[in-house]
Amino acid sequence: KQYHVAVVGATGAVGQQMVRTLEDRNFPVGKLTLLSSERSAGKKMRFRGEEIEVQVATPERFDGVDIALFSAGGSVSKALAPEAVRRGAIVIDNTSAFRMDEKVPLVVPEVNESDLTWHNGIIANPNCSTIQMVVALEPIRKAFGLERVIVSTYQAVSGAGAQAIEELHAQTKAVLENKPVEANILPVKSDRKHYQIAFNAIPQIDKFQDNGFTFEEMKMINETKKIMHMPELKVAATCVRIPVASGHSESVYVEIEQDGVTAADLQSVLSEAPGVVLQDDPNEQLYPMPADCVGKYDVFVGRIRRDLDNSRAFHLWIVADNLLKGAASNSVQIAESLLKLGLI
Ligand code: 11C
Repeated sequence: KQYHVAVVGATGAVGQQMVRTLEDRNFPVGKLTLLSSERSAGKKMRFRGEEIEVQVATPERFDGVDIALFSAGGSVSKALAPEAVRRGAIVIDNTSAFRMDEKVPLVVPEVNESDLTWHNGIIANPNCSTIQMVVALEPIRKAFGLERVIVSTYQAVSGAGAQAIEELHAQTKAVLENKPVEANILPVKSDRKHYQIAFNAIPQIDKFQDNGFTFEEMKMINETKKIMHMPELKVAATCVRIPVASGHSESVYVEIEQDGVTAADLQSVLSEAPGVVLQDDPNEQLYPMPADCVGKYDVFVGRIRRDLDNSRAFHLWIVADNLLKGAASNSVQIAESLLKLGLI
């Protein structure tokens, strides 16, 4: 069977990768509808050698659509996802609009594919930095139990959209040419102040919450507990933007339940884990780096070592393409899982 698929936000950084991933993974697309805001409508995008014109997203465009992949911002999802569902589509939403809604499953197929069975039309795709972390945490939890996670991230600018990539390029050029640097997008386009990202690191991703954490940090905390079905899990996060175009990196400290576990045990479990590629050999200076992970669907893990003071704690380095496994390919994988489980 072939499916009518719609991509909402098709011209954005994630939307473009969704179209590419549908083609690359040979998803059974019978018809592809590309939707956007009025600003981008009329553009043409290539899919399987054909040009498809991008149309303005309106409720009627979802007539006859089987699967709608949304990545056009939370307000668009809130307005149009229920309209798509009303017209019979299953929505896979890559914004934070519905992620913490109790009636909406939040899914990373390697971790909680079975949550798809109770969807009510909308399935949420988690935040990029959460996805890559839980893909590596789940096999550790299964094998050894999990008590606490403390993560610091090194996030690429593409997480903030195509304009942020342009800003990094323009600022880098300006610095190298000794020209004035303009900052209008990062750390958060809609926040009051903007800072240079070129040759810098900004410890703010998304807006600050009353508890002193940023929304990105709270997403990592709350989404991890929901996806892993572990409301009691202790999680803390510090999210930092660095001048890398694509590929998020994370330094993760985990405390497990079992005693007597070695770094080699963790390596062995992770080497077999779905969606994980182990790159961990200090003798060969082998570890994951964003430049090597861009364009790939897997989550790369290395630098696994036991903590020197706590024998039940380990340090890991986790890297993935934030636009692919962190967004587009996880969404397409959710659609693949729906097909596999007979849920469409
Ligand atoms: C970033 N993680 O890197 C964000 C982008 O909730 O889907 C993804 C925002 C989201 O800026």
